[in-house]
Amino acid sequence: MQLESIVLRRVKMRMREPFETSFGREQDKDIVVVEARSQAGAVGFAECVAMSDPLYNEETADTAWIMIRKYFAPLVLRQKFESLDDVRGLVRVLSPYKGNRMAKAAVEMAVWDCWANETGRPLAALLGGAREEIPVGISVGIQPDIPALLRKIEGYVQQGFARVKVKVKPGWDVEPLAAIRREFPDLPLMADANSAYRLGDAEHLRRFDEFGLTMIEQPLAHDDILDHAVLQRQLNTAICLDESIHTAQDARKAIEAGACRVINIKVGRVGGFAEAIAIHDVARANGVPVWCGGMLETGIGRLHNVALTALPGFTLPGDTAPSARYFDEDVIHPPVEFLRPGVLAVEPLCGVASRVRRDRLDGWTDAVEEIGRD
Ligand code: OSB
Ligand code: MG
Repeated sequence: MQLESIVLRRVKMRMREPFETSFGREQDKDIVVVEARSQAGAVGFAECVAMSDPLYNEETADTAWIMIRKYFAPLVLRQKFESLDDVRGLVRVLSPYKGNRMAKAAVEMAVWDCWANETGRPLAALLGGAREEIPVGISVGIQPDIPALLRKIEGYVQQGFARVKVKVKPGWDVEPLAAIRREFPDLPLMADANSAYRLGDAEHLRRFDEFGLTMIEQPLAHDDILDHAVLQRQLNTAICLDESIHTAQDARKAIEAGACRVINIKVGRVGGFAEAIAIHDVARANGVPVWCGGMLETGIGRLHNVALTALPGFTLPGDTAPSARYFDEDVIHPPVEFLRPGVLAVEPLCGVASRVRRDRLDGWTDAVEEIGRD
């Protein structure tokens, strides 16, 4: 397979409700959608999960656009993909350029997606997944008050989500967790701090132990591994790392150091499918369960997350909720929906292009740039 062009679109979409974390609040999504077109006429799509502002990590939609246009698209357009190994090897081709993993991932994933389309093979199978159904949970943002939080959770429990994750931060943690536990004593529950605490808060974080959480996600700094290892020794609750894990090497170090007992894999954060699979493999070899995180994706990124979750090590419910949790109208049709409450089907999709509603995508696009082979 030889790519002929890469089309970048800047897409603006409003979510049904704002999503608030310890680092900020977002309702209007500003994303870069990458479309790869092959000489044979195959099409691949992918979504860049960098946010508008550098608050989750250092990337933004603006920086991703520039990095893709200037470095990653021209490099990928020069590659020849003769086998799946060439697609898998793209991560190494991109690796001389440092960081910018969300931007790289969008290009890498569009190539995988295009390869699935060109070869007529389901993406999940190409990635190494065999499961046909996956359990999913939901991530609940910070709410105005505890009654509002409990009402939201009540609704999600009724819809059948396999576990609930709540966002926490100093001043919004022990009280909401205690209130949830009073109303839902048996609910599989976890908390995500998005790096809002410091090691000096260990005493405070030990209070979380009484709530029987399945895990606490990224309590300490976004770039830390060692303090998490110190903290894990003081907690009964398992630590799950999100922000700190960018590569399979990071995963190995974190596991060896005892910094986590679970890993959240986000394809964007780690630079693409190949690195996500490598992290999955390291974790699995060490008996560490993983789950697929989310970045409030549109249906494009959502279908990719579902495909990845078909791999055997994704034994815990992920954050890949149905489309309707985020958008009134998704860019894909049909949208991602429950097969049964709390369960999604891994569909045998040969890339997501056939599901993309180009009319809707065009309607929400406010800039387009096509990069051809030079
Ligand atoms: O830390 O997992 C996170 C959303 C944006 C940025 C970071 C995170 C999240 C979520 C939402 O938790 C997951 C989702 O529903 O897509
Ligand atoms: Mg997280």
